Amino acid sequence: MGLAVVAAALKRAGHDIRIYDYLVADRNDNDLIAAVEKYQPEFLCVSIRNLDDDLDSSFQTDNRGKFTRLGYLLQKAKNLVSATVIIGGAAFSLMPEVLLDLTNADYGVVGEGENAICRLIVELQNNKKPNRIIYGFESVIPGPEIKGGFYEDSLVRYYYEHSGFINIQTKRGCSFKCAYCTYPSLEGCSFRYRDTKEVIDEISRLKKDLGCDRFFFTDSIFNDPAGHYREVVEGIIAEKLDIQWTAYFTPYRLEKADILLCKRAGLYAVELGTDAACSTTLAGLNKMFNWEDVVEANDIVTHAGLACAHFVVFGGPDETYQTLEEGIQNCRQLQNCVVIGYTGIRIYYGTSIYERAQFEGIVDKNTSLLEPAYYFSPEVQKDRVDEMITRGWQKQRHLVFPPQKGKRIIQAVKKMYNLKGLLWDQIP
Ligand code: B12
Repeated sequence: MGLAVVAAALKRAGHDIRIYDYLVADRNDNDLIAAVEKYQPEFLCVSIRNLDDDLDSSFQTDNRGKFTRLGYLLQKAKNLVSATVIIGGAAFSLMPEVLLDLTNADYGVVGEGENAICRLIVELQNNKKPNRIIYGFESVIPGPEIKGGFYEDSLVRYYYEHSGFINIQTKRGCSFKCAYCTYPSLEGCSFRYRDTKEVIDEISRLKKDLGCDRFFFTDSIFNDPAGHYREVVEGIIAEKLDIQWTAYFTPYRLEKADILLCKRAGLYAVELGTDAACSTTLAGLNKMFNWEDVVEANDIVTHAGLACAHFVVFGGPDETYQTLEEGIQNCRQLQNCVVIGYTGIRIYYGTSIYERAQFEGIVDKNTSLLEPAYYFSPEVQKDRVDEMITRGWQKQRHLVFPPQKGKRIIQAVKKMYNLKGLLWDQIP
């Protein structure tokens, strides 16, 4: 989607563009090089989405090697057509200096890309010498001016067929201050709402022209506390779009009437950003709700007949063996939902957990966070945490731990029954 919105902005600015998706081409380097040679671009604009392919502390990855290899590939493409390489995307925005260094790209845009890339290209075409790193948030796009993506038919079809969803964004930013979270630094720390009519038209076009009727709203939080989402939902109902959709919800101030309204508009599953499993550790993450609110949100969602998943992380700030035991039991008592458990919190620059991890000696100012570093409360040890959750959750089909196990089951079921979509909603 990042690629699609940046491409749309370049198109609006009058550029001739081609979208090439390395994933759709099955990561085939020769195919990418051939595409560059055929199109002969002046600018190679590259969207890098993920630093890591997983977010659990059991996961090992060689990110340095991965981005160095990407750098070789980009240099090869660049040299072939003498293009300028500009990189952007969530992964780049989280660690711009190191990624610029490893990929050896000419320029990089941190954060919001649409205005920044258009301005950068004008400057380069006028032989100016811009800084190598440009900060998108120096000219934030007001919410109503945020446009949808340039959806190329073949790519929409590919993603729809493989994932069972097409993505839509109704707003950017997040005003919550959760200790671990990068979303405010990626999108800004207040909500910026898109024009509702534009969002509705975009959904309606995707449905009419490309036959998509399942959507994933990519907003950091769908149910923003100011309640703007109700306007979107009412628009879907009023226009009789007849779609199915899902999104991330916060348990904070979740009301039954709102969930029922969302259901009337086609909401069929809710991903709750529960994040921790008892009130003490929720407070440690600076969440705005406690465990009672989680139980209530779970009841509201499941009584409405919707599929419901909670994602919780153990071992975070203020975790002790006592809170761990309490959290394990709390999750066991959640009814009619799926809980996916992780251990350890991936540390990113600019988050309050990074400060805390330094204070507690888990990392220091010189620790590179490119290879994942995880926050673990000094009160607990990872092996024992893993063991306690495995034991405490055994024979509970709705409790999934370790997440890799859930992934394996889901992949097997997916293959067997050719399923698409969220997949956790297939866990009985
Ligand atoms: C929605 C979402 C999901 C959904 C996706 C739903 C779907 N159907 O696609 C789900 C739940 C499936 C998901 C899964 C995962 N996600 Co996720 N997800 C997000 C989220 C919240 C929004 C992404 C999005 O679509 N944004 C909307 C688009 C428009 O924004 P954008 O891509 O950032 O593009 C903007 C800029 O980056 C820039 N830009 C983008 N490309 C380019 C290119 C150029 C040249 C330029 C100049 C600018 C530019 O301009 C764009 C417009 O302003 C982000 C967090 C966030 N708030 O950004 C995390 C995020 C992208 N996810 C992340 C991760 C890690 C994952 C998982 C690996 C988690 C896991 N353990 O499984 C998986 C991987 C999925 C995959 N296939 O890659 C990380 C990636 C970075 C990292 N930490 O490695 C993020 C940033 C969250 C985080 N801080 O950890 N995710």
